[in-house]
Amino acid sequence: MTRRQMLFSSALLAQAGGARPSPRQLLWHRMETYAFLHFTMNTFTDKEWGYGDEDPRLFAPTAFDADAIIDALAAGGMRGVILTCKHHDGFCLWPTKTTAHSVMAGFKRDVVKEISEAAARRKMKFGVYLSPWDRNHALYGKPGYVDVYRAQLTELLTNYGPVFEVWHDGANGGDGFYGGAREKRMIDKKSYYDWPGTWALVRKLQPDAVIFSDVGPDIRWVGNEKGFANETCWATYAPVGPDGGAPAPGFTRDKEGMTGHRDAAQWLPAECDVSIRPGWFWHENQNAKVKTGTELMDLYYKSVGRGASFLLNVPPDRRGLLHEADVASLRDFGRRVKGTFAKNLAGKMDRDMTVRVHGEWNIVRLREEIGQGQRVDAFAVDAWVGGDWKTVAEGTSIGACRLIRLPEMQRAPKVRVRVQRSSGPVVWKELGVYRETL
Ligand code: FUL
Repeated sequence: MTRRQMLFSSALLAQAGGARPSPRQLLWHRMETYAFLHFTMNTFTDKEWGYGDEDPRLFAPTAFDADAIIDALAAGGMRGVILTCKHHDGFCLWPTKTTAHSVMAGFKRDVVKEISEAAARRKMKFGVYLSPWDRNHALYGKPGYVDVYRAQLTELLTNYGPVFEVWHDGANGGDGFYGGAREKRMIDKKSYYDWPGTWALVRKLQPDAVIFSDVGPDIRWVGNEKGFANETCWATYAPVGPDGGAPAPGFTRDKEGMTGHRDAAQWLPAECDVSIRPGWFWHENQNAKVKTGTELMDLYYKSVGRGASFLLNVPPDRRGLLHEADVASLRDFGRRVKGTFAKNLAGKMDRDMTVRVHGEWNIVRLREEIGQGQRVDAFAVDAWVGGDWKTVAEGTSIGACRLIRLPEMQRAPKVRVRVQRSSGPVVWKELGVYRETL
């Protein structure tokens, strides 16, 4: 390219406008697959939501081993891990100064520290889930509680190294123990928490961390807990409340998160959360209901393969270890992803957006260079069959990643991508062709 052409094309790129990811969002886009650890009081009481009146000594893992947990997640290809440092029942997995309802009452080990350090040893990023709803705390629903929440967040974001994601749940308010009051406390989701103030605190303490909630500001909930995005899934999104007015965490038109909104002003990509089991927490009677490697692969294609991330929950059991069935599924999933994408069978893309392919294949991976935004509105993938181009797939959004999985192996020696509609010149990061490892 001559200098003149380069200047011309960068001017065109700049002209295309549209929302662009921030540097911290760009870092997050590289994560693609990371784990959730739902582990707390509920693991020992066989519940999904604790009331908040549980004896803190009930949290008593018999063989807690953070390294073993992290090793199993690494075998599954997880690049990060988000721990439920406090779930709705208010029990804190670290020795907080804000409440006696913590590991210090019995177990006396800092679970947050052990997990975050084991993750760091494995070069896995660490994230925190801190439930805004606290069914144990006497001040919940009153003005003073938000200061407690922020003090807890400050501890978590100060004492445990770099944090890549802060997870704010949308389930808020209802009945609970509340320091013995045992009553129902509803809050105004739009004003009670003063979210902008909390987000500013996160920015100050961990400037590289992305903040997740139903409304972002960095990462959005995909709108279901089944682990998939819609086939068309835009990285841009403008959340609104169910009433059409202002949104808040726990107060959006959830289902719109599955597709996002083309041309929204904010880059707010989707995260697809799902549990490897029916519940978020470990329950003995679900040991035979663990998703298989094949099922997890299907979700991978429907989340990462649609430009979103895949947040897979794998809950530790009462030993403080991942159950053998979960470990086996993780390993199988990791083997399939690693095997499939180990070798790109495509050569370099030429000017006609065509690549030569060596060997049989059934997966195509497309990536836009999203630093400049998301440009493709519609595309087709063609394969060279019998001396002619044959369309094998058509789609809409691409963005960070789009995976096309064909049911049959192909022998076509050439593949090309055609942009049918776009908001500006498209900059490609990848046109890769792969053979699925089964
Ligand atoms: C939900 C919570 O109520 C569940 O317990 C779980 O933590 C899930 C990831 O988010 O809103």
